[in-house]
Amino acid sequence: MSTMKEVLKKKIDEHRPRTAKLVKEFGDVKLGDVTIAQAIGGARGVKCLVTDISYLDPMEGIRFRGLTIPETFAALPKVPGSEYPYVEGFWYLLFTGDVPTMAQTLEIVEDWKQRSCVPQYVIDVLRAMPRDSHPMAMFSAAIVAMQRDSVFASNYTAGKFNKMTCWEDMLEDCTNLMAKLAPIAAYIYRMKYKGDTHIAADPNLDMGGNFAHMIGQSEEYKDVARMYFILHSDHESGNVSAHTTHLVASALSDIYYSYSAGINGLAGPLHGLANQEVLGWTQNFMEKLGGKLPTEEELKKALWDTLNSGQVIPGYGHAVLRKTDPRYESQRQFCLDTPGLKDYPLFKLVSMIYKVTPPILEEQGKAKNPWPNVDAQSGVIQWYYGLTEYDFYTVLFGVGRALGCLANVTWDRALGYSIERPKSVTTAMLETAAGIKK
Ligand code: HAX
Repeated sequence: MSTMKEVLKKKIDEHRPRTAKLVKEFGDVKLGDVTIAQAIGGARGVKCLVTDISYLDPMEGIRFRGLTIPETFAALPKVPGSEYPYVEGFWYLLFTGDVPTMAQTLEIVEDWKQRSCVPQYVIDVLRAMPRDSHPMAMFSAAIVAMQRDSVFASNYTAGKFNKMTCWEDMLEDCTNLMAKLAPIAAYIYRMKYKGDTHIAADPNLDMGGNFAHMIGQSEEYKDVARMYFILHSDHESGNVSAHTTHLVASALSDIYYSYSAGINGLAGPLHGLANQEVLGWTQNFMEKLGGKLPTEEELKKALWDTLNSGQVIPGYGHAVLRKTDPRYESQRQFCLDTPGLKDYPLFKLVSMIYKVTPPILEEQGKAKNPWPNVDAQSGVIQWYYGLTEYDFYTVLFGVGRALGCLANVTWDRALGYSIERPKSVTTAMLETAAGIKK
Protein backbone atom coordinates (compact mmCIF):
# COMPACT_ATOMS: atom_id res chain seq x y z
CA MET A 1 0.00 0.00 0.00
CA SER A 2 1.38 3.48 -0.86
CA THR A 3 2.15 5.92 1.96
CA MET A 4 -0.63 8.21 0.91
CA LYS A 5 -3.14 5.38 0.77
CA GLU A 6 -2.08 4.16 4.21
CA VAL A 7 -2.50 7.62 5.71
CA LEU A 8 -5.81 8.00 3.95
CA LYS A 9 -7.06 4.65 5.21
CA LYS A 10 -6.21 5.61 8.79
CA LYS A 11 -7.97 8.93 8.44
CA ILE A 12 -11.06 7.33 6.91
CA ASP A 13 -11.22 4.78 9.73
CA GLU A 14 -10.96 7.62 12.27
CA HIS A 15 -13.52 9.74 10.46
CA ARG A 16 -16.26 7.14 9.94
CA PRO A 17 -17.42 6.95 13.60
CA ARG A 18 -17.76 10.75 13.65
CA THR A 19 -20.13 10.66 10.68
CA ALA A 20 -22.03 7.67 12.05
CA LYS A 21 -22.45 9.37 15.45
CA LEU A 22 -23.70 12.57 13.85
CA VAL A 23 -26.36 10.72 11.85
CA LYS A 24 -27.40 8.40 14.68
CA GLU A 25 -27.46 10.75 17.65
CA PHE A 26 -27.79 14.22 16.15
CA GLY A 27 -29.59 13.57 12.85
CA ASP A 28 -32.45 15.93 13.76
CA VAL A 29 -30.24 18.92 14.58
CA LYS A 30 -31.04 21.74 12.17
CA LEU A 31 -28.43 23.41 9.98
CA GLY A 32 -30.48 26.27 8.68
CA ASP A 33 -33.40 24.54 7.00
CA VAL A 34 -31.98 21.03 6.74
CA THR A 35 -30.97 18.51 9.37
CA ILE A 36 -27.62 16.82 9.82
CA ALA A 37 -29.18 13.55 8.63
CA GLN A 38 -30.28 15.21 5.40
CA ALA A 39 -26.89 16.83 4.82
CA ILE A 40 -25.07 13.52 5.23
CA GLY A 41 -27.86 11.32 3.85
CA GLY A 42 -28.07 12.36 0.23
CA ALA A 43 -30.40 15.35 0.78
CA ARG A 44 -33.28 12.92 1.31
CA GLY A 45 -36.59 14.80 1.41
CA VAL A 46 -35.04 18.28 1.03
CA LYS A 47 -37.44 20.31 -1.08
CA CYS A 48 -35.11 22.25 -3.35
CA LEU A 49 -35.99 21.18 -6.89
CA VAL A 50 -38.91 22.34 -8.99
CA THR A 51 -40.48 20.41 -11.83
CA ASP A 52 -43.96 20.26 -13.28
CA ILE A 53 -43.30 17.30 -15.56
CA SER A 54 -44.08 14.63 -12.97
CA TYR A 55 -44.67 14.32 -9.25
CA LEU A 56 -43.91 11.37 -6.99
CA ASP A 57 -46.15 10.90 -3.98
CA PRO A 58 -44.68 8.43 -1.44
CA MET A 59 -47.98 6.57 -1.11
CA GLU A 60 -49.63 7.10 -4.47
CA GLY A 61 -46.60 6.90 -6.76
CA ILE A 62 -45.95 8.75 -9.96
CA ARG A 63 -48.22 11.18 -11.80
CA PHE A 64 -47.13 12.39 -15.20
CA ARG A 65 -48.46 15.92 -15.66
CA GLY A 66 -51.14 15.12 -13.09
CA LEU A 67 -52.12 11.76 -14.59
CA THR A 68 -51.60 8.39 -12.91
CA ILE A 69 -50.12 5.59 -15.01
CA PRO A 70 -53.52 4.04 -15.93
CA GLU A 71 -54.92 7.52 -16.71
CA THR A 72 -51.89 8.27 -18.90
CA PHE A 73 -52.26 5.06 -20.90
CA ALA A 74 -56.02 5.63 -21.26
CA ALA A 75 -55.75 9.28 -22.32
CA LEU A 76 -53.07 9.17 -25.04
CA PRO A 77 -53.71 8.35 -28.71
CA LYS A 78 -53.10 4.65 -29.39
CA VAL A 79 -51.05 3.11 -32.14
CA PRO A 80 -53.58 1.51 -34.56
CA GLY A 81 -54.08 -2.15 -33.66
CA SER A 82 -52.33 -1.69 -30.30
CA GLU A 83 -53.55 -1.21 -26.77
CA TYR A 84 -50.64 1.07 -25.99
CA PRO A 85 -50.10 4.71 -26.88
CA TYR A 86 -47.50 6.31 -29.06
CA VAL A 87 -44.36 7.22 -27.11
CA GLU A 88 -44.33 10.35 -29.28
CA GLY A 89 -47.73 11.44 -27.88
CA PHE A 90 -46.42 10.94 -24.37
CA TRP A 91 -43.48 13.24 -25.22
CA TYR A 92 -46.03 15.91 -26.21
CA LEU A 93 -47.84 15.41 -22.88
CA LEU A 94 -44.65 15.71 -20.82
CA PHE A 95 -43.54 18.89 -22.56
CA THR A 96 -46.87 20.71 -22.76
CA GLY A 97 -49.02 19.22 -20.02
CA ASP A 98 -51.75 18.67 -22.65
CA VAL A 99 -52.99 15.37 -24.01
CA PRO A 100 -52.27 15.58 -27.75
CA THR A 101 -54.73 14.86 -30.51
CA MET A 102 -53.89 12.10 -32.98
CA ALA A 103 -52.81 14.76 -35.52
CA GLN A 104 -50.45 16.39 -33.00
CA THR A 105 -49.04 12.97 -32.12
CA LEU A 106 -48.48 11.98 -35.74
CA GLU A 107 -46.67 15.27 -36.37
CA ILE A 108 -44.10 14.19 -33.76
CA VAL A 109 -43.94 10.67 -35.17
CA GLU A 110 -42.96 12.16 -38.55
CA ASP A 111 -40.59 14.70 -37.03
CA TRP A 112 -38.67 11.99 -35.13
CA LYS A 113 -38.42 9.86 -38.26
CA GLN A 114 -36.78 12.75 -40.11
CA ARG A 115 -34.24 13.16 -37.31
CA SER A 116 -33.61 9.50 -36.48
CA CYS A 117 -30.61 8.76 -38.72
CA VAL A 118 -27.57 7.95 -36.56
CA PRO A 119 -24.44 9.74 -37.88
CA GLN A 120 -21.68 7.47 -39.19
CA TYR A 121 -19.16 8.95 -36.73
CA VAL A 122 -21.32 7.69 -33.85
CA ILE A 123 -21.30 4.21 -35.36
CA ASP A 124 -17.50 4.54 -35.69
CA VAL A 125 -17.19 5.50 -32.01
CA LEU A 126 -19.27 2.48 -30.98
CA ARG A 127 -17.31 0.14 -33.20
CA ALA A 128 -14.01 1.44 -31.84
CA MET A 129 -14.95 0.44 -28.29
CA PRO A 130 -14.01 -3.02 -27.03
CA ARG A 131 -16.98 -5.29 -27.75
CA ASP A 132 -17.14 -6.32 -24.10
CA SER A 133 -17.63 -2.72 -22.91
CA HIS A 134 -20.82 -2.39 -20.90
CA PRO A 135 -23.65 -1.28 -23.21
CA MET A 136 -24.30 1.68 -20.90
CA ALA A 137 -20.72 2.90 -21.46
CA MET A 138 -21.35 2.56 -25.20
CA PHE A 139 -24.68 4.38 -24.94
CA SER A 140 -23.16 7.22 -22.95
CA ALA A 141 -20.21 7.53 -25.36
CA ALA A 142 -22.54 7.64 -28.37
CA ILE A 143 -24.55 10.44 -26.78
CA VAL A 144 -21.60 12.61 -25.82
CA ALA A 145 -20.01 12.03 -29.23
CA MET A 146 -22.93 13.91 -30.80
CA GLN A 147 -22.08 17.05 -28.82
CA ARG A 148 -20.45 18.48 -31.94
CA ASP A 149 -23.95 18.73 -33.44
CA SER A 150 -25.44 20.74 -30.58
CA VAL A 151 -27.37 23.73 -31.90
CA PHE A 152 -27.34 25.28 -28.43
CA ALA A 153 -23.56 24.98 -28.07
CA SER A 154 -22.89 26.27 -31.56
CA ASN A 155 -25.15 29.32 -31.11
CA TYR A 156 -23.64 29.97 -27.68
CA THR A 157 -20.13 29.90 -29.13
CA ALA A 158 -21.24 32.25 -31.90
CA GLY A 159 -22.37 34.78 -29.25
CA LYS A 160 -26.05 34.19 -29.97
CA PHE A 161 -27.10 33.21 -26.45
CA ASN A 162 -30.39 34.73 -25.41
CA LYS A 163 -31.81 33.83 -22.03
CA MET A 164 -35.41 34.17 -23.20
CA THR A 165 -35.12 32.06 -26.33
CA CYS A 166 -32.30 29.60 -25.57
CA TRP A 167 -34.85 26.94 -24.65
CA GLU A 168 -35.69 26.71 -28.36
CA ASP A 169 -32.15 25.54 -29.13
CA MET A 170 -32.43 23.14 -26.21
CA LEU A 171 -35.69 21.77 -27.62
CA GLU A 172 -34.08 21.37 -31.04
CA ASP A 173 -31.16 19.44 -29.51
CA CYS A 174 -33.47 17.36 -27.30
CA THR A 175 -35.66 16.37 -30.25
CA ASN A 176 -32.62 15.44 -32.33
CA LEU A 177 -31.26 13.37 -29.46
CA MET A 178 -34.54 11.67 -28.56
CA ALA A 179 -35.15 10.63 -32.16
CA LYS A 180 -31.76 8.92 -32.30
CA LEU A 181 -31.69 7.16 -28.92
CA ALA A 182 -33.74 4.09 -29.82
CA PRO A 183 -31.84 3.52 -33.12
CA ILE A 184 -28.52 3.88 -31.24
CA ALA A 185 -29.70 1.41 -28.59
CA ALA A 186 -30.79 -1.00 -31.33
CA TYR A 187 -27.40 -0.67 -33.03
CA ILE A 188 -25.56 -1.46 -29.79
CA TYR A 189 -27.81 -4.45 -29.19
CA ARG A 190 -27.33 -5.97 -32.64
CA MET A 191 -23.60 -5.24 -32.68
CA LYS A 192 -22.96 -6.76 -29.27
CA TYR A 193 -25.36 -9.67 -29.13
CA LYS A 194 -26.61 -10.51 -32.62
CA GLY A 195 -23.45 -11.15 -34.58
CA ASP A 196 -23.13 -7.53 -35.70
CA THR A 197 -26.04 -7.91 -38.11
CA HIS A 198 -28.33 -4.92 -38.36
CA ILE A 199 -31.93 -4.28 -39.36
CA ALA A 200 -32.91 -1.06 -41.13
CA ALA A 201 -35.69 1.08 -39.67
CA ASP A 202 -39.20 0.58 -41.04
CA PRO A 203 -40.50 4.03 -42.09
CA ASN A 204 -44.07 2.94 -41.39
CA LEU A 205 -43.52 2.35 -37.71
CA ASP A 206 -43.67 4.59 -34.65
CA MET A 207 -40.69 4.89 -32.30
CA GLY A 208 -41.62 1.99 -29.99
CA GLY A 209 -42.60 -0.28 -32.88
CA ASN A 210 -39.46 0.56 -34.78
CA PHE A 211 -37.24 -0.21 -31.82
CA ALA A 212 -38.80 -3.67 -31.55
CA HIS A 213 -38.34 -4.12 -35.31
CA MET A 214 -34.70 -2.95 -35.30
CA ILE A 215 -33.63 -5.28 -32.50
CA GLY A 216 -35.32 -8.15 -34.37
CA GLN A 217 -38.18 -8.66 -31.94
CA SER A 218 -41.70 -10.01 -32.38
CA GLU A 219 -44.89 -8.11 -33.20
CA GLU A 220 -46.05 -8.42 -29.56
CA TYR A 221 -42.82 -6.87 -28.29
CA LYS A 222 -43.77 -3.58 -29.96
CA ASP A 223 -46.26 -2.94 -27.16
CA VAL A 224 -43.68 -4.00 -24.58
CA ALA A 225 -41.31 -1.34 -25.91
CA ARG A 226 -44.02 1.36 -25.90
CA MET A 227 -45.07 0.46 -22.35
CA TYR A 228 -41.49 0.17 -21.10
CA PHE A 229 -40.32 3.53 -22.46
CA ILE A 230 -43.33 5.38 -21.05
CA LEU A 231 -43.14 3.70 -17.62
CA HIS A 232 -39.44 4.49 -17.25
CA SER A 233 -39.67 8.08 -18.48
CA ASP A 234 -39.61 10.10 -15.31
CA HIS A 235 -39.90 9.94 -11.55
CA GLU A 236 -39.74 13.66 -10.72
CA SER A 237 -36.42 15.40 -10.96
CA GLY A 238 -34.63 14.28 -7.77
CA ASN A 239 -33.59 10.76 -8.86
CA VAL A 240 -29.95 10.34 -9.86
CA SER A 241 -30.36 10.27 -13.65
CA ALA A 242 -32.83 13.17 -13.84
CA HIS A 243 -31.01 15.20 -11.23
CA THR A 244 -27.61 14.67 -12.87
CA THR A 245 -29.01 15.74 -16.23
CA HIS A 246 -30.51 18.83 -14.59
CA LEU A 247 -27.33 19.59 -12.62
CA VAL A 248 -25.01 19.38 -15.62
CA ALA A 249 -27.42 21.36 -17.81
CA SER A 250 -27.60 24.04 -15.12
CA ALA A 251 -24.03 25.01 -16.10
CA LEU A 252 -25.50 25.72 -19.58
CA SER A 253 -23.91 22.53 -20.82
CA ASP A 254 -25.87 21.25 -23.81
CA ILE A 255 -28.08 18.16 -23.69
CA TYR A 256 -25.42 15.83 -25.09
CA TYR A 257 -23.10 16.55 -22.15
CA SER A 258 -26.01 16.58 -19.73
CA TYR A 259 -27.83 13.43 -20.76
CA SER A 260 -24.63 11.44 -21.20
CA ALA A 261 -23.90 12.31 -17.55
CA GLY A 262 -27.44 11.30 -16.58
CA ILE A 263 -26.94 7.96 -18.29
CA ASN A 264 -23.75 7.43 -16.29
CA GLY A 265 -25.77 7.89 -13.11
CA LEU A 266 -28.47 5.54 -14.34
CA ALA A 267 -25.76 2.91 -14.79
CA GLY A 268 -25.28 2.61 -11.00
CA PRO A 269 -26.54 -0.56 -9.27
CA LEU A 270 -28.52 1.43 -6.72
CA HIS A 271 -30.36 3.13 -9.60
CA GLY A 272 -31.10 1.86 -13.13
CA LEU A 273 -28.67 -1.04 -13.13
CA ALA A 274 -30.89 -2.66 -10.49
CA ASN A 275 -33.01 -4.12 -13.32
CA GLN A 276 -29.96 -6.05 -14.56
CA GLU A 277 -29.06 -7.01 -10.99
CA VAL A 278 -32.54 -8.38 -10.32
CA LEU A 279 -32.36 -10.72 -13.29
CA GLY A 280 -28.79 -11.72 -12.45
CA TRP A 281 -29.75 -12.50 -8.86
CA THR A 282 -32.88 -14.44 -9.89
CA GLN A 283 -31.17 -16.40 -12.65
CA ASN A 284 -28.17 -17.35 -10.49
CA PHE A 285 -30.52 -18.52 -7.81
CA MET A 286 -32.56 -20.65 -10.23
CA GLU A 287 -29.38 -22.09 -11.74
CA LYS A 288 -28.22 -23.18 -8.29
CA LEU A 289 -31.52 -25.05 -7.94
CA GLY A 290 -31.01 -26.76 -11.30
CA GLY A 291 -33.64 -24.59 -12.98
CA LYS A 292 -36.55 -25.60 -10.76
CA LEU A 293 -38.70 -23.20 -8.77
CA PRO A 294 -37.59 -22.85 -5.13
CA THR A 295 -39.75 -23.49 -2.13
CA GLU A 296 -40.56 -20.46 0.00
CA GLU A 297 -38.06 -21.70 2.58
CA GLU A 298 -35.26 -21.93 0.00
CA LEU A 299 -36.13 -18.45 -1.21
CA LYS A 300 -36.14 -17.00 2.30
CA LYS A 301 -32.71 -18.50 2.93
CA ALA A 302 -31.32 -17.02 -0.30
CA LEU A 303 -32.72 -13.59 0.60
CA TRP A 304 -31.23 -13.72 4.10
CA ASP A 305 -27.89 -14.93 2.66
CA THR A 306 -27.87 -11.88 0.38
CA LEU A 307 -28.67 -9.51 3.25
CA ASN A 308 -26.21 -11.14 5.65
CA SER A 309 -23.42 -10.80 3.09
CA GLY A 310 -24.01 -7.04 3.19
CA GLN A 311 -25.73 -6.78 -0.19
CA VAL A 312 -29.07 -5.18 -0.97
CA ILE A 313 -32.03 -7.06 -2.42
CA PRO A 314 -32.12 -5.56 -5.90
CA GLY A 315 -35.48 -4.21 -7.03
CA TYR A 316 -36.67 -3.53 -3.48
CA GLY A 317 -36.75 -0.27 -1.54
CA HIS A 318 -37.00 3.32 -2.70
CA ALA A 319 -35.78 6.72 -1.62
CA VAL A 320 -39.25 8.30 -1.87
CA LEU A 321 -41.90 5.60 -2.32
CA ARG A 322 -43.38 3.88 0.72
CA LYS A 323 -45.52 1.33 -1.10
CA THR A 324 -45.30 -1.00 -4.10
CA ASP A 325 -44.20 1.06 -7.08
CA PRO A 326 -47.18 1.55 -9.46
CA ARG A 327 -44.73 0.92 -12.32
CA TYR A 328 -44.15 -2.51 -10.79
CA GLU A 329 -47.91 -3.05 -10.53
CA SER A 330 -48.44 -1.95 -14.10
CA GLN A 331 -45.86 -4.43 -15.42
CA ARG A 332 -47.19 -7.15 -13.14
CA GLN A 333 -50.66 -6.57 -14.60
CA PHE A 334 -49.17 -6.82 -18.08
CA CYS A 335 -47.77 -10.25 -17.12
CA LEU A 336 -51.09 -11.37 -15.65
CA ASP A 337 -52.93 -10.25 -18.80
CA THR A 338 -50.51 -11.92 -21.22
CA PRO A 339 -51.22 -15.60 -21.86
CA GLY A 340 -47.95 -17.47 -21.55
CA LEU A 341 -46.37 -14.91 -19.27
CA LYS A 342 -48.86 -15.50 -16.47
CA ASP A 343 -47.64 -19.09 -16.04
CA TYR A 344 -44.03 -18.43 -16.99
CA PRO A 345 -41.71 -19.90 -14.30
CA LEU A 346 -39.63 -16.74 -13.98
CA PHE A 347 -42.77 -14.67 -13.43
CA LYS A 348 -43.89 -17.16 -10.80
CA LEU A 349 -40.56 -16.78 -9.05
CA VAL A 350 -40.72 -12.97 -9.24
CA SER A 351 -44.24 -13.19 -7.73
CA MET A 352 -42.93 -15.45 -4.97
CA ILE A 353 -40.12 -12.97 -4.27
CA TYR A 354 -42.81 -10.25 -4.02
CA LYS A 355 -44.62 -12.30 -1.39
CA VAL A 356 -41.55 -13.28 0.64
CA THR A 357 -39.25 -10.24 0.51
CA PRO A 358 -41.20 -7.40 2.20
CA PRO A 359 -41.62 -9.26 5.53
CA ILE A 360 -37.92 -10.16 5.49
CA LEU A 361 -36.86 -6.56 4.86
CA GLU A 362 -39.26 -5.47 7.61
CA GLU A 363 -37.76 -8.03 9.98
CA GLN A 364 -34.26 -6.85 9.12
CA GLY A 365 -35.51 -3.37 10.00
CA LYS A 366 -33.22 -1.26 7.83
CA ALA A 367 -35.01 -0.43 4.59
CA LYS A 368 -37.62 2.30 5.02
CA ASN A 369 -39.57 0.85 2.13
CA PRO A 370 -39.72 -2.95 1.94
CA TRP A 371 -41.80 -2.94 -1.26
CA PRO A 372 -40.64 -3.57 -4.85
CA ASN A 373 -39.69 -0.79 -7.24
CA VAL A 374 -39.90 -0.69 -11.03
CA ASP A 375 -36.79 -2.81 -11.51
CA ALA A 376 -38.11 -5.88 -9.71
CA GLN A 377 -40.54 -6.73 -12.49
CA SER A 378 -39.21 -5.35 -15.76
CA GLY A 379 -36.56 -7.98 -16.51
CA VAL A 380 -38.95 -10.91 -16.45
CA ILE A 381 -40.94 -9.42 -19.34
CA GLN A 382 -37.80 -8.85 -21.39
CA TRP A 383 -36.59 -12.37 -20.67
CA TYR A 384 -39.92 -13.88 -21.69
CA TYR A 385 -39.73 -12.18 -25.10
CA GLY A 386 -36.22 -13.52 -25.63
CA LEU A 387 -34.29 -10.40 -24.72
CA THR A 388 -32.10 -12.35 -22.34
CA GLU A 389 -28.97 -10.18 -22.51
CA TYR A 390 -29.69 -8.56 -19.19
CA ASP A 391 -26.74 -6.19 -19.19
CA PHE A 392 -28.68 -4.40 -21.94
CA TYR A 393 -31.73 -3.70 -19.75
CA THR A 394 -30.45 -0.42 -18.36
CA VAL A 395 -30.01 0.88 -21.93
CA LEU A 396 -33.73 0.30 -22.43
CA PHE A 397 -34.29 2.27 -19.23
CA GLY A 398 -32.03 5.03 -20.58
CA VAL A 399 -34.06 5.38 -23.79
CA GLY A 400 -37.25 5.80 -21.75
CA ARG A 401 -35.72 8.00 -19.04
CA ALA A 402 -34.69 10.53 -21.68
CA LEU A 403 -38.33 11.47 -22.26
CA GLY A 404 -38.62 13.00 -18.81
CA CYS A 405 -35.07 14.30 -18.44
CA LEU A 406 -35.20 16.14 -21.76
CA ALA A 407 -38.58 17.69 -21.01
CA ASN A 408 -37.22 18.81 -17.64
CA VAL A 409 -34.10 20.52 -18.92
CA THR A 410 -35.96 22.26 -21.73
CA TRP A 411 -38.22 23.78 -19.09
CA ASP A 412 -35.18 24.58 -16.92
CA ARG A 413 -33.80 26.68 -19.77
CA ALA A 414 -37.18 28.27 -20.47
CA LEU A 415 -37.54 29.36 -16.84
CA GLY A 416 -33.90 30.41 -16.53
CA TYR A 417 -33.18 28.18 -13.53
CA SER A 418 -29.86 28.98 -11.89
CA ILE A 419 -26.65 27.04 -11.99
CA GLU A 420 -26.91 24.52 -9.14
CA ARG A 421 -24.60 25.11 -6.21
CA PRO A 422 -25.58 23.71 -2.80
CA LYS A 423 -23.41 24.79 0.15
CA SER A 424 -21.01 22.39 1.86
CA VAL A 425 -20.02 22.41 5.51
CA THR A 426 -17.25 20.53 7.30
CA THR A 427 -17.71 17.63 9.72
CA ALA A 428 -16.30 19.85 12.48
CA MET A 429 -19.05 22.40 11.78
CA LEU A 430 -21.64 19.66 12.12
CA GLU A 431 -20.09 18.59 15.42
CA THR A 432 -20.25 22.18 16.64
CA ALA A 433 -23.91 22.44 15.59
CA ALA A 434 -24.57 19.16 17.40
CA GLY A 435 -22.90 20.49 20.56
CA ILE A 436 -20.22 17.77 20.50
CA LYS A 437 -17.45 20.30 19.93
CA LYS A 438 -17.09 23.88 21.08
N1 HAX B 1 -32.08 -4.50 0.47
C1 HAX B 1 -31.32 -4.41 1.59
N2 HAX B 1 -31.14 -3.28 2.28
C2 HAX B 1 -31.80 -2.19 1.86
C3 HAX B 1 -32.65 -2.22 0.74
C4 HAX B 1 -32.76 -3.44 0.02
N3 HAX B 1 -33.49 -3.53 -1.09
N4 HAX B 1 -33.17 -0.98 0.56
C5 HAX B 1 -32.65 -0.20 1.53
N5 HAX B 1 -31.83 -0.94 2.31
C6 HAX B 1 -31.00 -0.47 3.42
C7 HAX B 1 -30.06 0.62 2.91
O1 HAX B 1 -28.92 0.05 2.27
C8 HAX B 1 -29.73 1.37 4.18
O2 HAX B 1 -28.78 0.61 4.89
P1 HAX B 1 -27.62 1.34 5.76
O3 HAX B 1 -28.35 2.08 6.83
O4 HAX B 1 -26.79 0.20 6.22
O5 HAX B 1 -26.91 2.26 4.80
C9 HAX B 1 -31.05 1.30 4.94
O6 HAX B 1 -31.78 0.19 4.39
C10 HAX B 1 -31.90 2.55 4.81
O7 HAX B 1 -32.08 2.82 3.42
P2 HAX B 1 -33.41 3.56 2.91
O8 HAX B 1 -33.48 4.90 3.56
O9 HAX B 1 -34.59 2.68 3.06
O10 HAX B 1 -33.14 3.67 1.36
P3 HAX B 1 -32.32 4.79 0.58
O11 HAX B 1 -33.23 5.93 0.29
O12 HAX B 1 -31.05 5.11 1.27
O13 HAX B 1 -31.95 4.02 -0.77
C11 HAX B 1 -32.40 2.57 -2.60
C12 HAX B 1 -32.93 3.72 -1.73
C13 HAX B 1 -33.34 2.38 -3.77
C14 HAX B 1 -31.03 2.96 -3.14
C15 HAX B 1 -32.31 1.29 -1.73
O14 HAX B 1 -33.62 0.93 -1.32
C16 HAX B 1 -31.65 0.13 -2.45
O15 HAX B 1 -30.43 0.03 -2.44
N6 HAX B 1 -32.45 -0.77 -3.12
C17 HAX B 1 -31.90 -1.88 -3.88
C18 HAX B 1 -31.39 -1.40 -5.22
C19 HAX B 1 -32.54 -0.98 -6.11
O16 HAX B 1 -33.51 -1.69 -6.30
N7 HAX B 1 -32.38 0.18 -6.76
C20 HAX B 1 -33.37 0.69 -7.72
C21 HAX B 1 -34.26 1.77 -7.10
C22 HAX B 1 -35.27 2.31 -8.08
C23 HAX B 1 -34.58 3.06 -9.14
O17 HAX B 1 -33.97 4.09 -8.94
N8 HAX B 1 -34.58 2.52 -10.30
O18 HAX B 1 -33.82 3.05 -11.24
